[in-house]
Amino acid sequence: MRVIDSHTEGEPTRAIVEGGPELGTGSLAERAARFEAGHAWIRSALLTEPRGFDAMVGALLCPPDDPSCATGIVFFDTVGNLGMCGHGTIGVAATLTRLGRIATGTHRFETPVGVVTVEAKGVNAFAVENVESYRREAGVSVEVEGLGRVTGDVAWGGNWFFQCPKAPLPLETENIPALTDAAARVQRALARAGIEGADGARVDHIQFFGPPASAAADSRNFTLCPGGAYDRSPCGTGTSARLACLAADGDLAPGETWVQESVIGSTYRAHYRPGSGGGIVPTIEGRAFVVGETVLHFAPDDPYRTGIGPPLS
Ligand code: PYC
Repeated sequence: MRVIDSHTEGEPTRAIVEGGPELGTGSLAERAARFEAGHAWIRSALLTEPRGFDAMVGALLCPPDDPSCATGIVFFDTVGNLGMCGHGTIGVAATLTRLGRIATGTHRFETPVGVVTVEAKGVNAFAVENVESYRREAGVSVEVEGLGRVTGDVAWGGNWFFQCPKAPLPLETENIPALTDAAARVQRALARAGIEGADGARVDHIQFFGPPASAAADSRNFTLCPGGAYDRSPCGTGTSARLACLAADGDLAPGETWVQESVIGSTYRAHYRPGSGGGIVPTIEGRAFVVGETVLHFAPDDPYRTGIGPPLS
């Protein structure tokens, strides 16, 4: 299997460019469901040790169903598929640029939750117009073990988010283990309380917000991803969901720039236009760099061919 690794504002993406599983035909959502049901071993083999690590997001490149798209993409982490992935889309754009499959200009990528538009501004700079994003519920309170009552908004940005405007502790790198623990408690509390996204979807991404470190940014965040790793980037789908909440509160106007800082200090520039379904259509701009091109081997007698840990079926 041939993979190309990149990072987007610090967050890694591993794109499968050759030798991925055959998923048949149909919509990207159907093929993503087949990938999740029948190829779980690829998640652990690519995204856990000894080949990877749990912060990596995988991107399986496949032929698009919509011929106007440059590629189809199934995003996945160690525990399952992601609907969309902002940093992953920017990482894939850098990878396709490296492969000579896209040039400077505008391109459409098909994901299981809809088509997104990518403007390639150079080999490392990309802006993604995401799927329509919206706030489902404002000011949802949940009792969290060790933290008391925590209040946040449930919002969609291509994945489901619980966004807490008040972080339980300062958003600084030395607090990452404690922030990870606090966000995991919130994640479990939401599941226990039956707080869900549309159609019973799990609200599996947790974000804390606070003041930025840089005077050039509007906000800083910490994002816990479904598999338990934190997002090194400001999270593209999370920033999309945040813009939807800011727009709903009248705190950000269409076209106004929002600079979102991550817990490591990297940033996305973002803005939105009104959507046709009552939400907003966000654009997220950031940088990605290709960091490696690798052929992965899976020897049949390698006891860790599917990664360290219980093999996924
Ligand atoms: O950038 O949308 C994102 C993302 C989701 C999970 C990790 N990164």
